[in-house]
Amino acid sequence: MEIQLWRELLDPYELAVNEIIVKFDHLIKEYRERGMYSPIEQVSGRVKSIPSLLEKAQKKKIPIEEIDERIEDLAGIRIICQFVEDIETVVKMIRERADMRVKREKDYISNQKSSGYRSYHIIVYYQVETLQGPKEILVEFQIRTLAMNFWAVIEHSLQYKYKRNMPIEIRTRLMEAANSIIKLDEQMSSVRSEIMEAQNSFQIKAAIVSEILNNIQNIYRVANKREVIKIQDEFYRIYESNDLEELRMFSQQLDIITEGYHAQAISLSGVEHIYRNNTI
Ligand code: 0O2
Repeated sequence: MEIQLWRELLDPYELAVNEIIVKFDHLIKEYRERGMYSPIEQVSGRVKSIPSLLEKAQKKKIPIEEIDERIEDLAGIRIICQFVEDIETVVKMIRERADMRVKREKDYISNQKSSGYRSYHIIVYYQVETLQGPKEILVEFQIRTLAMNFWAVIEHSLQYKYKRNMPIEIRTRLMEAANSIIKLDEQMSSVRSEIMEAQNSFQIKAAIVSEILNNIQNIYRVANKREVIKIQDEFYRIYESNDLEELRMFSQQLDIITEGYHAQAISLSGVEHIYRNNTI
C-alpha cells in the first residue's frame, strides 16, 4: 500500500484518539473542579505505528486490505486508575456512554495472561466525522492501575528487545514481579479510603482557596486598600492554621462581603444614571 494510502487509512483513527483524550481529560477536570475523587488518574492514546501494524498483520496472517476491520487496536486509549476498584467504575462509564458502543470486552484482570499481563480491555465502535462523511471505526481501551501499567510498560520493552526469544530466567522474574504487583494493588486498596479522603480534602481546600482569591481580587477593585489588606491577613492566618471548616466559613463571609460591594456598585451606577438623565 502506498504511504499516502496508509495516511488516509490512519487519519480517522488519529482523529478518534485526539477526540477521546479531550473528552476523558475533561471528565477528570470536572471531577476535580467539584472536589470529587476522579476514578481516572491519566488518559493517553496512540495510533498504532505502521511497522507495528505490519508486524501484527503478518503474525495474525491478516491481508493488508482487511487490516482496519480485523485489527482492533489501530486506535488505542489507555486509562490509568489509582486503584483496582476504579477500573470497574471506568468500565461502567464506558459502557454507558452515548458516543460509543461496546463490541467486546477482555478481562485480563480476572484472567491474567500467561505472560503475567493484567489489564481490562474494551473494544468499542466510535464514529468520527471526515470529509467523506461519518465513519465508524474500532477503538481499544486498556484500563489498568498505575502498578499494572508499570509492569506492562517494562515487560513490553523487554518483549521488543527479545522478540519471541525471552530468556526463561527473565520470564520467571517478570512473573514474580507480576505477582508482587497483585499484592501491591491489594495493599493500596486496603488504604484506599484514607488516601481518597486525603486527596479529597486537598482538592476541596484548593477549590475554596481559589474562590477566596477570586473574591479578594474582585473586592480589591472596589474596596479601600486597608480593608483588603485586613481581609488578606485574615486569609493567611486561617490558611496557615489548616482548619478547613474555618476556611469554608471565611469563604462564605467573603461571598457576602463581595455581594455587598457588588450591590453597592450597582446602586451607585444607578444613582449616576439618574443624575446623568436629570442633567440632560
Ligand atoms: P502494542 O505494541 O502495544 O500495540 P486477540 O484478541 O488475541 O485476537 P490482540 O490484539 O493480540 O488480539 O489482543 P490482546 O492480546 O488483547 O492484545 C492487545 C494489546 O494488549 C497488545 O497490543 C498490547 O498492547 C496489550 N497486551 C496484550 N498482551 C500483553 C502482554 O503480555 N504484555 C504487554 N506488555 N502488553 C500486552 P499489541 O499489538 O500486541 O502491542
